[in-house]
Amino acid sequence: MEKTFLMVKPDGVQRNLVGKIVSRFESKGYKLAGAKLMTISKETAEQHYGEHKEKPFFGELVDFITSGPVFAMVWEGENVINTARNLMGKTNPSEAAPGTIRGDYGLTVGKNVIHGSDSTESAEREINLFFNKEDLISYEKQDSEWIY
Ligand code: 3AN
Repeated sequence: MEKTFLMVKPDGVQRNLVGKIVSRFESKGYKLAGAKLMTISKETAEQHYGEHKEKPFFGELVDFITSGPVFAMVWEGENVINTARNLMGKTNPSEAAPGTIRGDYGLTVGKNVIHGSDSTESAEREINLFFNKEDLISYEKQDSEWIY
């Protein structure tokens, strides 16, 4: 089953949005495979945002994501990578549709509350960067006829 890496960024943790964000993915019917509150080292942040290394905002990005605790999660379900991106909304909260996480809670393109993997390759890379294999739980839901 497809898995994605999602992370409530430091602004979301500071603003007490962890529960609301977890709730959106639970309500949708996805299955939580792992989660932890953690602080990210500069090295991990630089690896995580490696594709943005040349961008002018790279330093700002690394400083922000390492500025306080984040809530890292792995969610599972069919097509969860794309669907989670839709539930998150556009990168720039001012363009994100109301009803999406960034549309409802995001303020600026930097402080946009949540990160989500954008492809199967980045999902695999990011899950391995933040979680050990044994941290991820495989289990059946009793109502798995209806949800993941
Ligand atoms: P997404 O997180 O929606 O996949 P990306 O991959 O384009 O967006 O950008 C990664 C992160 O970089 C975004 N989550 C956002 O916080 C930050 N970012 C993107 N563009 C800018 C910008 N112009 N200024 C500051 N931060 C930015």
